[in-house]
Amino acid sequence: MERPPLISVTVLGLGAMGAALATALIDAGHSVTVWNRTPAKTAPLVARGAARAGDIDEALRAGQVIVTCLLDHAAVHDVLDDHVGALAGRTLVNVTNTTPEGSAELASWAACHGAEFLDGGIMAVPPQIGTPSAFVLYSGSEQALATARPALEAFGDVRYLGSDPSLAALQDLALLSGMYGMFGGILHAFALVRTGGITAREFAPVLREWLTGMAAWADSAAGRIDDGDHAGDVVSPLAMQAAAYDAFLTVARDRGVNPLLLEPLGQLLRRRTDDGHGHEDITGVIDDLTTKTTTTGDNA
Ligand code: FVH
Repeated sequence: MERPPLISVTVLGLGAMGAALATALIDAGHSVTVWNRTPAKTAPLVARGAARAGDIDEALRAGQVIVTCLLDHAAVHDVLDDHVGALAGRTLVNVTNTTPEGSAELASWAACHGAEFLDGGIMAVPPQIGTPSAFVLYSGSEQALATARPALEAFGDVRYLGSDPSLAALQDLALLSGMYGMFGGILHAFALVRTGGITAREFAPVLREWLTGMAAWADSAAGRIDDGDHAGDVVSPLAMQAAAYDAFLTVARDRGVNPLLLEPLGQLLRRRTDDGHGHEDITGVIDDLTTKTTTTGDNA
């Protein structure tokens, strides 16, 4: 396979993720400069082959591509705002977790200072960086993508969503929201079986098998949601699910498991059933969640 061209990349922020990104870049052969607020964190990367910048200006001038991987949106401005002169002509790739609005703001800000901007949502934890299981969502300037791509390929699969800079953050947050819903369900399930003397290790294989199978529900739900069809060919009507759900809450309370992770969905199922949608699929709950008009329907 043809190797991507090697480029100069600066990584600002060497926390767990920034250090993993810098390591992947060094290992891929790129010319890497690192900077971190707490300078001691640069040492392992310098030992691996990175150059250490003495200050932010020096760091920005060293890289054709600047990767910011900082705690949050405010930290990105804390780091860059006093150094905009060194940003002009560079490609800024921000993989700091931020909101869609934050990404859009950063894109306009970067444009004002003469930098091409790409926002990234990393769908991996640090040990996954550079492995086939890592992928990163990007959105923003196509020119920035073209310039930075050889470096970005070191992190994981590059998935470009479009020129609207907010797209990556929106989908990143949606994916993480799905993940946390799953984490909540898993934690509740482990708590429940623990009341029966079953350890998490014993229960994990069957839980994973069940959830892996149920994950395919996303595809069938998507069809119903996009078509606005919650009532056709329903296999598991909402009223049935709401009644079963009440039993989950009851058994949790009876066994001393706090049902707070499950309660919100139960309330939605009950309310929608009471509102006359008991014959429909559970997908209709989305209409009670969505208060703004969307591209797929008028839910105001
Ligand atoms: N780690 C993960 O599992 C997730 C995976 C998905 C993406 N997230 C996001 O990546 C951003 C960085 O995450 P991280 O894991 O590297 O975070 P930390 O280890 O806490 O490192 C934070 C770095 O930010 C620096 N920093 C914080 N505030 C400032 C500031 N005001 N000025 C300058 N630098 C700042 C901090 O510096 P220091 O404490 O070492 O001096 C670290 O370099 C994040 O958005 C995740 O949501 C990670």
